[in-house]
Amino acid sequence: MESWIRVLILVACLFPAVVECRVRHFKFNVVMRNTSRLCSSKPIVTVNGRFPGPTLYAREDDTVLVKVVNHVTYNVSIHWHGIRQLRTGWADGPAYITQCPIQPGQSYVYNFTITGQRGTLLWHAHISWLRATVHGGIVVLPKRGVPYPFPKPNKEVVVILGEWWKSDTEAVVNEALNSGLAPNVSDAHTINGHPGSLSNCSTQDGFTLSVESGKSYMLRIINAALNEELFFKIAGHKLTIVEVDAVYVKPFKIDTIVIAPGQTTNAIITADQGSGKYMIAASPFMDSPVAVDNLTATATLHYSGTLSSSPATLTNPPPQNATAVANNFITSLKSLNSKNFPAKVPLTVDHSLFFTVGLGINPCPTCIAGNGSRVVAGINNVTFVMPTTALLQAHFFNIKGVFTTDFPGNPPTTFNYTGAPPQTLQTINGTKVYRVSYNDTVQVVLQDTGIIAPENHPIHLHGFNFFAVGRGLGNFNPKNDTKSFNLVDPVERNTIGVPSGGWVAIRFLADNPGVWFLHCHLEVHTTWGLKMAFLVDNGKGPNESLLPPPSDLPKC
Ligand SMILES: *[C@@H]1O[C@H](CO)[C@@H](O)[C@H](O)[C@H]1NC(C)=O
Ligand SMILES: *[C@@H]1O[C@H](CO)[C@@H](O)[C@H](O)[C@H]1NC(C)=O
Ligand SMILES: *[C@@H]1O[C@H](CO)[C@@H](O)[C@H](O)[C@H]1NC(C)=O
Ligand SMILES: *[C@@H]1O[C@H](CO)[C@@H](O)[C@H](O)[C@H]1NC(C)=O
Ligand SMILES: *[C@@H]1O[C@H](CO)[C@@H](O)[C@H](O)[C@H]1NC(C)=O
Ligand SMILES: *[C@@H]1O[C@H](CO)[C@@H](O)[C@H](O)[C@H]1NC(C)=O
Ligand SMILES: *[C@@H]1O[C@H](CO)[C@@H](O)[C@H](O)[C@H]1NC(C)=O
Ligand SMILES: *[C@@H]1O[C@H](CO)[C@@H](O)[C@H](O)[C@H]1NC(C)=O
Ligand SMILES: *[C@@H]1O[C@H](CO)[C@@H](O)[C@H](O)[C@H]1NC(C)=O
Ligand SMILES: *[C@@H]1O[C@H](CO)[C@@H](O)[C@H](O)[C@H]1NC(C)=O
Ligand SMILES: *[C@@H]1O[C@H](CO)[C@@H](O)[C@H](O)[C@H]1NC(C)=O
Ligand SMILES: *[C@@H]1O[C@H](CO)[C@@H](O)[C@H](O)[C@H]1NC(C)=O
Ligand SMILES: [Cu+2]
Repeated sequence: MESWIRVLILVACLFPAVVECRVRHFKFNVVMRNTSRLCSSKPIVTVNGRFPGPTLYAREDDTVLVKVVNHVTYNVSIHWHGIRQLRTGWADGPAYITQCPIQPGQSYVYNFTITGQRGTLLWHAHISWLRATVHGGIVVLPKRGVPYPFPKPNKEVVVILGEWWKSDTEAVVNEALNSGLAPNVSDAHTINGHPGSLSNCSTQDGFTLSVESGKSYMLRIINAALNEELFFKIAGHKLTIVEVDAVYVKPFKIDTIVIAPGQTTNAIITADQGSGKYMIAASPFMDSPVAVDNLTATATLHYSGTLSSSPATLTNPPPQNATAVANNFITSLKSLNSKNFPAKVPLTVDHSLFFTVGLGINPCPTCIAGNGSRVVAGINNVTFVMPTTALLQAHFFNIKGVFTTDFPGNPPTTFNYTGAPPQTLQTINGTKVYRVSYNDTVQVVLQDTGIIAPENHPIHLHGFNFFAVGRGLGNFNPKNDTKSFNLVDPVERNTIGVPSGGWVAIRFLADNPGVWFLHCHLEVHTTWGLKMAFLVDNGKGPNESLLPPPSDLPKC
């Protein structure tokens, strides 16, 4: 009897809208699942057999316990993208950064508390390319009794955008690593797991968003794609943007959003067209000469009472190089900065860093297809080499020889970053971190380089939100560009696109001790080495130290 009650409570605690629970338990079984998309079937790695995986619902202040059990033959780790993980870096998830992988047959309980955050985030595998199919939404509801700072929508729907390869994605990345060349682009984009009508697959009509005339719907849009930023729009309906990356923004209306891998956007639509069917479209944004999967994923917004046989009102996605459409969205984003949700922008800077982000070319005698070279990527000319012991363990247990603390705060040579490439395109290897004291303020100007090609890099920082205080094209000019920084209501987020051939400036307060990954969220660039980590020392106060690791922390 008692055990039944326990089970009932555990199950009920999965639904925070219904029951008050401070601790929420989830079980993620990582299993293979045969699934068909694009009219063909293949086995994929999933959580609980689902693609996309289950949405993790919780409330601000909840403690979340997720038991991940690895039933597949791959090493696995899961990242709770955008969750601050205050003092609980052990639960952050990037393999070899904060933990060793959960090996086949093993399990690990991620244990973290959601503090000072509410909104839409995502979870995903953080090892190799497994996140292609191992991902899902995180919905953090506000504390009970605390309303949204905008009219409550009638309904909320999680909309996950993804990329689908006909081949096994581990084979795709391995092929690229062997050749030294770029990996194959995907074969389709997906909306909640389906490519939709344009994929020529009669059995795949795609995701349907059912609406009732007059009601409002909040779409919690998540880009879980591996390598592509996406435009998203709905025929005949405007999107009112209220939140990005689980931070409220000043609401604004727009036709088309752009969303990079790892980013989230909450958009409210009003079903004000009375009846009918309307196309929802997700298509790539790429404004430099780099190959992309140019197929548009579609879904359908369907008013109740409309015959399913009636044709949908179509919409043209923007051209893939529509920089102006992307900028229109990006420059509209401002922190809400209200009394209840202030923008706490650091006004002074302890560490002023300048990071070049971009590609390079290194020798690779075994890369036959690449003619003896391979494409690499790096920050400040350092191509990050993954250690075989997790950085956080090495830090906590003082294991020497795993990393060095000499990550450069500036590029080793200055050149016209967005102009002609330098003489040599070679980078250096390193497992370097940049060390800061507890509560230091950090400014990082992320400067794209034109080496091989300029490109938009969505940079993600673990463990913190940052404020995007400035953005521009060409080379960052410290003399005059800082004058136009927005220190009042800049957008606060965890993943930011460095514009193609340009720069962004971000600021954050290093109030979270541990080791925190910073990397491009285009998986292809992370694979090539566009990554580094910040090491934040413990503070002196009582709640300013990294907690000790859980006893089941996986070992390498
Ligand atoms: C997937 O399907 C193939 C053949 O259709 C079968 O051999 C295999 O056992 C299936 N795998 C799983 C995990 O269901
Ligand atoms: C989760 O971590 C907290 C400390 O942050 C600890 O008190 C608690 O016992 C842990 N729970 C489990 C189930 O490990
Ligand atoms: C990548 O694309 C090439 C050319 O279409 C194809 O031959 C190759 O099999 C693909 N690789 C994988 C792993 O699917
Ligand atoms: C779908 O079929 C149409 C008509 O046959 C063709 O024009 C289009 O290229 C096809 N699209 C894909 C993605 O194969
Ligand atoms: C998409 O890319 C393919 C392959 O590069 C190309 O053949 C096709 O014309 C492109 N389609 C569009 C609509 O740009
Ligand atoms: C976008 O690409 C098209 C086709 O390649 C080209 O005609 C157009 O000028 C480009 N637009 C911009 C803004 O670069
Ligand atoms: C850099 O590291 C890669 C492994 O990540 C290795 O293959 C390569 O040989 C290294 N290059 C140098 C110059 O050490
Ligand atoms: C950098 O290169 C770009 C593109 O060639 C050029 O327009 C710009 O004037 C150069 N800037 C400087 C400072 O030389
Ligand atoms: C990067 O480092 C390599 C190896 O030291 C060097 O040859 C190259 O000039 C550096 N490149 C830049 C842009 O600093
Ligand atoms: C950390 O910095 C914040 C913002 O400047 C400040 O409010 C807080 O008191 C500082 N905490 C400590 C322990 O210094
Ligand atoms: C900033 O400096 C650049 C390069 O010197 C110059 O082209 C630009 O006009 C300056 N902008 C402002 C606002 O002064
Ligand atoms: C899985 O992780 C362990 C620990 O780091 C490592 O020794 C092993 O080689 C990994 N296995 C694979 C298939 O990568
Ligand atoms: Cu990138």
